[in-house]
Amino acid sequence: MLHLWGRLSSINVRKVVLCAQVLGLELPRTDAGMAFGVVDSPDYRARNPNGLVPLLQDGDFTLWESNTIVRYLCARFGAAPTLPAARGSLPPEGAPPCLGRPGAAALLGAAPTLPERALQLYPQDLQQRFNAERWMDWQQTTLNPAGGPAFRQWIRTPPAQRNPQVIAASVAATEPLWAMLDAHLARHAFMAGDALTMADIPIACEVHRWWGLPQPRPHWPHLERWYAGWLAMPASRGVLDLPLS
Ligand SMILES: N[C@@H](CCC(=O)N[C@@H](CS)C(=O)NCC(=O)O)C(=O)O
Repeated sequence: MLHLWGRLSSINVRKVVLCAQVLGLELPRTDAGMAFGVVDSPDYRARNPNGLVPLLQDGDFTLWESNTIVRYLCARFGAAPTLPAARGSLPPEGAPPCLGRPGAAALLGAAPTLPERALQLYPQDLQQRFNAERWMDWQQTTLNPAGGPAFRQWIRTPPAQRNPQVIAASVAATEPLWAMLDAHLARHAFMAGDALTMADIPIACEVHRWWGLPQPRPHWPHLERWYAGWLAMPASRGVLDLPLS
């Protein structure tokens, strides 16, 4: 039995919820963190000594670190042979939301049958898998720290206490990274090539967070094309259409 702890106002929790929705998983969630508390309780700390969200429970197994949870869910539930979409079929009309499947077709602008290569959440090919891993690490160690200060200033800091220099420095650090992603997506349909993989999930959540800030941004046509695909996916609802706080 899967269970998730974490508030949806956290980018790291949103990654896990988005991943579960792409996989078509039911993932009951308990709000935790910030005003919801919970994370300092002895029981929670015993399962996540960091006192942070998200925290995943899968039976007796607990896991923290959002990108690791995304990897785990994709490896456990998204391996090609078990995912109908990866076998090239879409669910029937009116089927319960299995989210990523029609969405992936929409992402590709594809027709009723999803090509096998279109959705490889946890690539079986080693180099393909590590291609995806690389982008997940880049999101966590490079993109997220660059944009974090601007996010905290705009969304977590009262207007009178905001420091425009902190915002400007964060914008200056982040925009070249988006430009780099835009150039990458000019050459590739998805982060790790022709198929939607686990790597697309954390980066979609970063775009959601950055584009939700009340500040202008340059036009990045390829990134916009890729993210428009996400917004067209039923799996993104309740995550990428949420306000940031
Ligand atoms: N590297 C961790 C970072 C986790 C993290 O910093 N979570 C934040 C929310 S994004 C948190 O728990 N903040 C404290 C709180 O919500 O009480 C991950 O990716 O899971």
